[in-house]
Amino acid sequence: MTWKRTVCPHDCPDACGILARVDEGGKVVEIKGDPEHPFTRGGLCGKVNRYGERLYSPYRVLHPMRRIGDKGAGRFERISWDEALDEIAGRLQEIIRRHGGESILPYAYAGTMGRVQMMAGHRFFHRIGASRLYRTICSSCAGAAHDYTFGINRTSDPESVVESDMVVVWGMNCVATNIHGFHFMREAQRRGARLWVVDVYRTKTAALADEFVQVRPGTDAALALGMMHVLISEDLLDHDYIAGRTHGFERLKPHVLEHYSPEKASAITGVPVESIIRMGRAYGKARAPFIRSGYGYSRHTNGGMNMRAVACLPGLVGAFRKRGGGYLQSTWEHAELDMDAVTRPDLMSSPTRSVNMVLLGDALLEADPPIMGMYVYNSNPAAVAPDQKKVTRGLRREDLFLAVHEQLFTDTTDYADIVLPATTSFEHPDLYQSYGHLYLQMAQPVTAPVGEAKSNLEVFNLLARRMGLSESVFTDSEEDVIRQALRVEAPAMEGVTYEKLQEGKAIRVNRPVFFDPFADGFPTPSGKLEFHSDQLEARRLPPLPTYVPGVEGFEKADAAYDLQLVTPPSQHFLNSSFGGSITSLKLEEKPRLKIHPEDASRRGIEEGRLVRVFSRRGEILLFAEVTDQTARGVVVSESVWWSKQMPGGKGINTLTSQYTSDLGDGGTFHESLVGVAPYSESSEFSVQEG
Ligand SMILES: Nc1nc2c(c(=O)[nH]1)N[C@H]1C(S)=C(S)[C@@H](COP(=O)(O)OP(=O)(O)OC[C@H]3O[C@@H](n4cnc5c(=O)[nH]c(N)nc54)[C@H](O)[C@@H]3O)O[C@H]1N2
Ligand SMILES: Nc1nc2c(c(=O)[nH]1)N[C@H]1C(S)=C(S)[C@@H](COP(=O)(O)OP(=O)(O)OC[C@H]3O[C@@H](n4cnc5c(=O)[nH]c(N)nc54)[C@H](O)[C@@H]3O)O[C@H]1N2
Ligand SMILES: [Mo]
Repeated sequence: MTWKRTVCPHDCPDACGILARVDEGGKVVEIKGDPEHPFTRGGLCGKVNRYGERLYSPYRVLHPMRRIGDKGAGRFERISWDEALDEIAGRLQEIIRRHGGESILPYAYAGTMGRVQMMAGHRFFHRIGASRLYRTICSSCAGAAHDYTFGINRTSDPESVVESDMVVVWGMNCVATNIHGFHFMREAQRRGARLWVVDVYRTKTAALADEFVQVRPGTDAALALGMMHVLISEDLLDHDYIAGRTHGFERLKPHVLEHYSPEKASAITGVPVESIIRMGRAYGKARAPFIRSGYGYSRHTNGGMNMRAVACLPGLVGAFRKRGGGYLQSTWEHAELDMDAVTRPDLMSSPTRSVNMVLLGDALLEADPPIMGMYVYNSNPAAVAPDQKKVTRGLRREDLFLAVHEQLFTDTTDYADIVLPATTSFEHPDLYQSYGHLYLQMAQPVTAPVGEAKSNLEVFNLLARRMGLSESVFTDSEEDVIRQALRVEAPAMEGVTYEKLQEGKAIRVNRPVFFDPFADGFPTPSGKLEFHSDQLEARRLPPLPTYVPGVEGFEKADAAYDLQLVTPPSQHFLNSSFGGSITSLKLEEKPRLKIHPEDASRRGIEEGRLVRVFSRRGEILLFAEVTDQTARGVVVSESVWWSKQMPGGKGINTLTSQYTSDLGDGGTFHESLVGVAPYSESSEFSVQEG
């Protein structure tokens, strides 16, 4: 028995170091955290501690399959790889001939964060002239908001937070989504820092805070602006930093003083005036305030403005240059890789159209030229994409050819014409980078492919050859692609070489822990942190941080849809990737709706009973959890269950909309108005074990 080193591939900021014990037959029999990983230090979340359940799940796809039932029914027969590849290549070629390359849509996201397997399809789809997928489902809004403010979303080191005296976790449930990052924030708290949490409901993270600030969903800009009012009117500012490092303060000041008194901010956010004043003062007086921003408040139609307003706060107090202070949203861009060498945009003969992935429902039903072929990998759009009724109506189209390369029989494979079995990170090589720390790590397979599984890169190479594409890129191995990605001249990447990574341990990018990420200025047009953005003004968006009501914000509630629904990550799932893992299902127990006791009793809703939840898009069933964790008027469902595990068979994204965020055209998963009513049928529930 040997322990082998690997990396958690899932879409999570922690990118944990893993040790896997493999028996003589090559089977993974035990998993634990790698104590030598400098950031994750031997810890793993519950989901990954039990990863064997996912590797050897009864839902695991073992062989290529062809559909034999109706679309959506998930009935298949086993076929050979040759048959499967011939059919896919043949259908894609026919679609290109009859409808043009843009009639093919690749759909993929971050099922794995590995730089090779995550981006493996780009070369192929660029070369055949397919539509491009505009990858907006997660971080595009946050990315854009920070680009307008800082010039780049490359912010403070999470390890430096230990020397902060005020830590603000803003719109992030770290206990579920960033447990290792949270370790450093708790360390600061142990050393005397006050921990603040800003969220819309009392999460497990909020329960550990010294101060919990409960905002109405989608109103964070008003809270940040109310804090700015306190900072400016009480002169708790770093004037030197403002003068030297920021742009537009002379316009920000009257804007804030005139429009965002704590009273006004309170009326919008629902946060008491005294709390706003106390939070503003604490932030202004802290020696080293540190904001850890999640994605929660970006997933709204006004999410860009919300994020930008919060991102302006460190500029007022000079937080970036204070030891232990700072602001963290993403660390992703600290590692500099040559991703063009991986994705090869040069293989496109001319730029093709780009299809916004959160508008998948509309695209499948209305795009012109129509989408006739779709190839899905690293994603489960039937469960995760908004406006699910439209998405599944599109996937059910008889004239659509759908190939899905998957590890598991998900909601999406149910609609596939051909399903291909995919390797997991335990079975293929890759290079990992993180959006929550500054380490890179390479992993070799720890076990042989399960069943007949093949990696994404391998399948695209095989398909390319089947389609007669002779470019040598389609013979590149994982090692070739990793070497190409690493070919960058950048001070941050000094010492990060293929040979060094081959030793298997995590390697830190070349930066100290305590550094000002903007010591050399901000890569914005002004070279400064932009309180005022000319670029936004040119786009006819508010150039200063501004509260803009959301399309389905609380101001828009009416009698039929009177509650605000938020659908944040749950602790035992990772998006939908653990939707077939039995212990995860058992720990989550049932799909629930958190509803405030007064909202429940007004509707005659009792604890544990099924309720109907409906939005303008559709209706689903959830189990009521009557709790004052959430505020009156706000309901929360921790997501994303596979639809086939849901009572009634419809998933949470039946309720969410295809409205996009103001910046970055991103998903708005936490902004839906719904109605809730009792449901009279029995409230029995059990999970499908396979
Ligand atoms: N266990 C687990 N871990 C995960 C995931 C998972 O599904 N499960 N998902 C992974 C992925 S893909 C990502 S992108 C990250 C996301 O990780 P997070 O950034 O933590 O997740 P978000 O969906 O952005 O929601 C974070 C918090 O924002 C709150 N929120 C929603 N709307 C608002 C608002 O308007 N204002 C404020 N202040 N708070 C609001 C939600 O209630 C939630 O508690 O986590 C990753 N890690
Ligand atoms: N209601 C609601 N919806 C949401 C969110 C929310 O908070 N609320 N969060 C959104 C966010 S932040 C995100 S990032 C998206 C995520 O949406 P997705 O990117 O679709 O993520 P997952 O649901 O985890 O599904 C990833 C799939 O990829 C497969 N996979 C993993 N590795 C590989 C591989 O190497 N090869 C192949 N071929 N397949 C692989 C997994 O088995 C899994 O089924 O969901 C979004 N949807
Ligand atoms: Mo995400």
